Amino acid sequence: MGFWDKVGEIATIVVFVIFSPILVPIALIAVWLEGKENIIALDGKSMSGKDTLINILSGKGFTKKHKATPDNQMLKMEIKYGNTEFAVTEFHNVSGADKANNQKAELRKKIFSDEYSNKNIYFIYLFDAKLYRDNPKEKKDIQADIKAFLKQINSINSKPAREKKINFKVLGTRGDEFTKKDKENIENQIRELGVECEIFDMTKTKTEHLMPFIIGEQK
Ligand SMILES: Nc1nc2c(ncn2[C@@H]2O[C@H](COP(=O)(O)OP(=O)(O)OP(=O)(O)O)[C@@H](O)[C@H]2O)c(=O)[nH]1
Ligand SMILES: [Mg+2]
Repeated sequence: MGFWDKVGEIATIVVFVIFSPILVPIALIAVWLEGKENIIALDGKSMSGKDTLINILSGKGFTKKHKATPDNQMLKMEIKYGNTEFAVTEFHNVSGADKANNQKAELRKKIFSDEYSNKNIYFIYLFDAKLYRDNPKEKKDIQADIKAFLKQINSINSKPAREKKINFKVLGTRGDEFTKKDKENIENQIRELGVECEIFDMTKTKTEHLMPFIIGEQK
């Protein structure tokens, strides 16, 4: 080893010794923060209530208006309820239009990949519970969507190398159009498929009612 190689080696060691008290904690914090990343991703047909949910969670409240979402959108959001602040690193909204199916599949491919395996993923499928109740074709389509997601998510969650499991919930809207019995009947039909389901009256529901369902432990 030449003289300058030796100097280089010593310099590297000196720099490491000087900066390690700073660099090591930074590296540890980065690893810790990455494990804390919260991803919420919505799915569901047009008019199912994806933007309605986002408006409530972001504090804007319920809006009667429907403005179709044209493409995948990603937001960052600090969800406040009670004394809690829940930081969402990536909040994914999608278009419910059939022509956006490829975009939705692309998003799932990304957030269900190994790269996202150490993040907390909450995948929420929204549906219009009134349409489900009143239209047999819609009911069939919604059930088919839920079964397909369950199959995909259960298969990923059962991989031994998977660090964190994907949380999957089904959220119905139009609860204001239901009797308690009717509502429970549909919730139970969907629970029987193997996923947690709750129908909300979004015209009145507040963030503090929605969040425990969205991020709560899977039963
Ligand atoms: N009465 C009632 N209306 C609701 C409820 N939830 C949502 N809506 C209405 O249903 C419509 C849903 O619109 P959005 O939330 O924009 O639907 P979206 O799923 O984002 O639709 P796309 O962007 O087209 O995929 C709005 O007109 C809401 O006011 C509910 O619980 N009760
Ligand atoms: Mg929308």
